[in-house]
Amino acid sequence: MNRTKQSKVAKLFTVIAVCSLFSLNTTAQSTVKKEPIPLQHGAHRTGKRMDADMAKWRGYGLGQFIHWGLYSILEGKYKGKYYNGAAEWIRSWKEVPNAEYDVLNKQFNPATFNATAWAKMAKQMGVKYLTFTTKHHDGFCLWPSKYTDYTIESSPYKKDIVKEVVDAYTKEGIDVYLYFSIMDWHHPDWRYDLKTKEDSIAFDRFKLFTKNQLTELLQRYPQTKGLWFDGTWDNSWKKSGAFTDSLEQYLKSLVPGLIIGSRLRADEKGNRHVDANGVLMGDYEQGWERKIPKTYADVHGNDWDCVMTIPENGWGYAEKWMGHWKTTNELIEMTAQCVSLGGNFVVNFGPKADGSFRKEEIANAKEIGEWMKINSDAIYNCEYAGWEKQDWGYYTKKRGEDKVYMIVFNVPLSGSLKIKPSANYVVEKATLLEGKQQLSTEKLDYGASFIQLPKGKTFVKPFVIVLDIKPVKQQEEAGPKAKT
Ligand code: FHN
Repeated sequence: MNRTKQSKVAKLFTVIAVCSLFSLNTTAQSTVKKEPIPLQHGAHRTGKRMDADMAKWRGYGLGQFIHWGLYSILEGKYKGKYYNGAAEWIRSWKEVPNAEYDVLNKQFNPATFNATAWAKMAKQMGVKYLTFTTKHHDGFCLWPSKYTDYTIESSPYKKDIVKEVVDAYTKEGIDVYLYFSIMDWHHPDWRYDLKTKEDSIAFDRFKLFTKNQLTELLQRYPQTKGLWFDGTWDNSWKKSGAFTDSLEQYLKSLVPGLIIGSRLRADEKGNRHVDANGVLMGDYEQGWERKIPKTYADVHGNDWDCVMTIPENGWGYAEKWMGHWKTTNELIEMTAQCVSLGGNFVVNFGPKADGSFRKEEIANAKEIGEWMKINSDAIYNCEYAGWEKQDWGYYTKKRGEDKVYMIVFNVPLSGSLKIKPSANYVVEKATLLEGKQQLSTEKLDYGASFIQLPKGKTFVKPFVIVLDIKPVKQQEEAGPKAKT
C-alpha cells in the first residue's frame, strides 16, 4: 500500500470509529428512561378504568350528539349574509352584534319540539348514548339554572328542555351525557386569560358559578351517566389546573361511576388531555373530533370516541349545509372503522329552532337504523380484533367471545375476500350475518385464507360476515416457506 492509500484507509477507519462511538452514545441515551415529572394535578390513574360503567361505555359502539340552542334560530346567516364558520359559533362573527344575539332567548319557542319523538328516532337509529348540549359557548342554558337569568325560563318556551330530553332518552334505554361548555361568552366573569389581579378575582367567581351549575345539573338529572366538557382550551382554564382537578373529583363524588373524558382538566403545567408525563387525564380520550385514528397504535391504549359532523363542519343548524354531506354508507363505514380500533362513533345532529330535524338527518338516522337492525352484532360490545387489516373493510371482535366480524365495504371483482387471522386463532366457520348462509373458505400460504362470496350475489349495502374462531397455540403454515 502506498502512503496516500494508507492514509485514506486510516481516515476511513477514524470516520467509522467516530460514527460507531456516536451511535453507541445515542443508543445508550435512548435506553436511559426519563424520570417522570412529579405532578400533583396530573393523571391519577394509568391504564383504562375497569369498572362496570366504563365497560358499558366501551360497548356502546354508536352514539348521537345534539347541538341545539339560540344559534339554531340564526341558521348560520345574519341579515342575508351566510356565515362561513360553524353555525353555533355565529355570535363570534364580526357581522353579528353581541347585543342582538344575546336577546335571541326572547324568540326561542320550539313549537314542534317533541323529546319522545327525538328519542324514538335515536332508538330506531340504534344509538346507545346521547350527548346533549345543556349550554354551548353562548352561555344560554337549556335548563332553568338558578345561577343565571340566561336560561330557557327567560324564553317563551319556558319548560325545562334538558329534563324532557333526559327523561325521554332514558325511557328508551339510551344513556345520557350532558355537554357543558366551560367557555361562556355571556357571563361577565368569563376570562380568556388571567393577566391582572382583577381577572383572577372575576375568574374565581366564574369558577364557583361553573361548579354551582354542574352541581345543579347532576342534582336535577340524576340519571346522567357522564359530563362532556368543551371550551376548556383558553389560558384562564389552563392556569387553573388545581381547580380543574378538584372539580373533577368533586363531580365524581356526587355521582358514583360518572364518566368524564379528557377535555375537562389541565395539569399544573397547563397540559390538556394528557399530562406532562404523557398520561391521559380523564376516563377516555376526547381529542378525536371530526377525525378517526388510522391505526390501533394511534390510540395509545386509551378508551376513546370520535364525534363527527354530517356536513364537513358545523354542529348547530345551518340553512346552507356547507361542503360535502356524508352519506349513510360513509357514516356506517366510520362507525365500523371506529369500533374496529376500539372506539365509539358519535354522529352529530343539529335540530332547527322549532325542534324539528332537517330531512337529510332524518334520512341518515333511518338508514343507519335499518343497517344496524341487521348488522349491529358487529358493532355493539365489540373491540379491536388485532388481525391484519385488509382492503375489503374492517374487523371487529365480540368482547369475551370467539367471534370476529368482517364488515365489508369493498367487494373485489374476484369475489374472494382475503383474511389473515392473528397467529393464535383459526377460523372454523364463515357465515353471512344476514340470511345466515355459510361461506366456503380456501387456505392460502402463511396462515391466510380466502372467503368465497356466493357466486352471482350482488351486495348493494355494506354487509357482515361472522367468523367463528378457535384459539390455537400456533397457526400451522401451509408448507415450508420458499427460500428467496
Ligand atoms: O367549539 C366547539 C364546537 O362548536 C362543537 O361544540 C364541538 C363539538 O365537539 N366542540 C367545540 C370544538 O372542539
